[in-house]
Amino acid sequence: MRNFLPLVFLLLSSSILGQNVRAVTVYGLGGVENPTGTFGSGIPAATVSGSDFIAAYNAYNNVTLTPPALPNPMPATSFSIALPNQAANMPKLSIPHKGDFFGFSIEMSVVQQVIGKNASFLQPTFLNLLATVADRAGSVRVRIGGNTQEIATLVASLPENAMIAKDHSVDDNAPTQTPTLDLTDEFLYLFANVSSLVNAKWYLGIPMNDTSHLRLQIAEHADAILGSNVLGYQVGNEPDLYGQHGLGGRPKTYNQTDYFNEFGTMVNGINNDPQIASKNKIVAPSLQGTWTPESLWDIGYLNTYSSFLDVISVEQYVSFL
Ligand SMILES: *[C@@H]1O[C@H](CO)[C@@H](O)[C@H](O)[C@H]1NC(C)=O
Ligand SMILES: *[C@@H]1O[C@H](CO)[C@@H](O)[C@H](O)[C@H]1NC(C)=O
Ligand SMILES: *[C@@H]1O[C@H](CO)[C@@H](O)[C@H](O)[C@H]1NC(C)=O
Ligand SMILES: *[C@@H]1O[C@H](CO)[C@@H](O)[C@H](O)[C@H]1NC(C)=O
Ligand SMILES: CC(=O)N[C@H]1CO[C@H](CO)[C@@H](O)[C@@H]1O
Repeated sequence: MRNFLPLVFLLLSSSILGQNVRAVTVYGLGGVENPTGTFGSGIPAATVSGSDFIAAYNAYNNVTLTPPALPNPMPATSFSIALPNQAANMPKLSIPHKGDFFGFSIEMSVVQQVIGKNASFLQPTFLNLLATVADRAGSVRVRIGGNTQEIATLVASLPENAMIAKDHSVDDNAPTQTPTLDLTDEFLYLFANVSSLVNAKWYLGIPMNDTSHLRLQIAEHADAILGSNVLGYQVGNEPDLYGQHGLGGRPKTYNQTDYFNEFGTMVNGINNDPQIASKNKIVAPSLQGTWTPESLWDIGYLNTYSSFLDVISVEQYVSFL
């Protein structure tokens, strides 16, 4: 089929770039000529060419396709399936999950390319995708975070009314020389506006690059702007790489105990912050495989912080090798 596509395109172009010749032959599999026809007079042939022509053709096309006949006999629309006895045969079956269990994760720095340039300029393609999932699953969950959440900074405003700016002037000890990410409240209104159109709920990453100067502004403002549309705050990202990456100037020897203590500082900070209403919406520890979750459980992480943790997170990357 691929062989025939350029042929179709050339034919369309040459017929249009020439004069008002508007006959079209569409080649199908094996060179079969599908109906050769002529466009009606609705197309302003002299003013369109190439790919514009295809767009114009589609826009003006008023052909109504006749649906094929339904199969006979019709397939059954109700039937029973015998499920195995869970307890007896599937001992490791998980607890029941809601329809919106699966969601999307979007790196904080590329939100504009995926979700929208700002709160009034949403990307319709992604909005449609969210709506498609939400229609079926009831709602759709999106996590905004990643390495860039660690260096994200909420600022009052940015030049040219921008929503996001990458600030290369700050030495933030981030891995892979990622520039500091400056965000305005518009970034949070973007999610609020999406949620006003489709039933989307958000997990937002907040930084843990520096526990001697807690930076909780994203959570403070998100609580006010997004309210219950924020499902949780992901405190820190991949702490098991903090030592290796030297994030926030941490030493190579950074271990589970160091993280346990720093996480406690974050939890206390959130707990003592009057601008954060939801104290127990924390998502952590977001390990990526360098430490096992059990190595944190063993030092009392879950017992100590369970009343603040809403979601226990791990990050798993698919290996294509
Ligand atoms: C479809 O478009 C052609 C060209 O503009 C026009 O002649 C024809 O009447 C239209 N048919 C219908 C069903 O609208
Ligand atoms: C949003 O982005 C659009 C497209 O760049 C721009 O025209 C508009 O001014 C922006 N709105 C705000 C409030 O920044
Ligand atoms: C944490 O990130 C902020 C924003 O990029 C930066 O200003 C700060 O210096 C960083 N803290 C440390 C300890 O690296
Ligand atoms: C982390 O390192 C410190 C200092 O060497 C040590 O006391 C602590 O036991 C270590 N923690 C773990 C979980 O290995
Ligand atoms: C429903 C909603 O949250 N609307 C917000 C959309 O974003 C603008 C800011 O650009 C806010 O002013 C609206 O409140």
